[in-house]
Amino acid sequence: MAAEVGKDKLLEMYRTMQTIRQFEERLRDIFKEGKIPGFVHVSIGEEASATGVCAALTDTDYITSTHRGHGHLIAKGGKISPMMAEIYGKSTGYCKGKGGSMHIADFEIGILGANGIVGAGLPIATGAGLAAQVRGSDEVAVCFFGDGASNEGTFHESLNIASAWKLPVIYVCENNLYGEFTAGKDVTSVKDIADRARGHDMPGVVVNGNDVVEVYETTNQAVERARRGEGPTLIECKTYRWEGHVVGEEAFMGDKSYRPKDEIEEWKKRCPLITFEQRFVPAGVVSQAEIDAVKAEVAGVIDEAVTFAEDSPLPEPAEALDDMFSAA
Ligand SMILES: Cc1ncc(C[n+]2csc(CCOP(=O)(O)OP(=O)(O)O)c2C)c(N)n1
Ligand SMILES: [Mg+2]
Repeated sequence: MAAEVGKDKLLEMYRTMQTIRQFEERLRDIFKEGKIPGFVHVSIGEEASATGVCAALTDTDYITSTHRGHGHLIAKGGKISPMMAEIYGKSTGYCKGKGGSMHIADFEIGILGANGIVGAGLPIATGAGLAAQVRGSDEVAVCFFGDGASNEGTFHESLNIASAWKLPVIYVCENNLYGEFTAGKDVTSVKDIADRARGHDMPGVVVNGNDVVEVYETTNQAVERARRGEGPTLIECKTYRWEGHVVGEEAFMGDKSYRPKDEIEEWKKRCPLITFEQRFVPAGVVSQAEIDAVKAEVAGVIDEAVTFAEDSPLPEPAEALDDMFSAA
């Protein structure tokens, strides 16, 4: 299967996963130094789902993202330096420093926005799919959301109408087993969220969300189906977040633990980057030198973004009320 994907695509996906990983590791460390306002939610350990899905899209396709959205934005082509500056609250950021981590959007490349409201991306992506259908374009819309969001009303409302109207939408549930500090198994009626697709008469597929190739190939099939006018698909990516729900949660959680340590260690063995390297380097598909070169190149990109963010000015207080409302 992977042979059909081709070396260039594999390396491109590896580079994206490295960029997400290094971006968020730096962000986590900088946040802990107290340099960043607000909250940041990192997706370390979940890089393959964002990467594999977006690798199957073009610039004119749409995504909606979540509070844990840096990976989705990077994978869809978001610019690293303005993203970093935005999270620092600087005027050179995507929202001139007024939005922060959960409000980054880039309409020119189909990023309809991260979103701090859990489940809110579902109807937005569904509406983007409807707009594409009405325009007669072949664009598709992808909605990323979590296992927690799949227990909300917006999930069912969106899947229902997308199926009834055969909208070109791909619903991607990143099931990382937890919603904040609650285990999904304690509050969810099904073992596989993909099973919920049946209730809305659409295909529901479970994938190993840490296997970038499997995610990419499954998304490709869903995209083709959507472009043919056959309607939506629900893809459930089984994955895991290595870090807390928010960076620094230990400061207010104390020693209250809501997940077993050995569970975290077990999932770290399924790291999407390491498993990629273990699979493709010994097989001779990519060389260790190529892997090392990607890591070094990405480190340079992240250094540049941090310098850009740190050197940029804060927004002027006089501009506090600018850009608050849409002109149209
Ligand atoms: C409508 C709404 N309800 C509750 C919250 C608080 N909240 C923020 S993240 C989160 C958990 C979401 O879990 P999940 O959808 O699984 O995403 P994950 O954080 O695991 O990536 C909750 C309940 C919110 N932001 N919006
Ligand atoms: Mg979750």
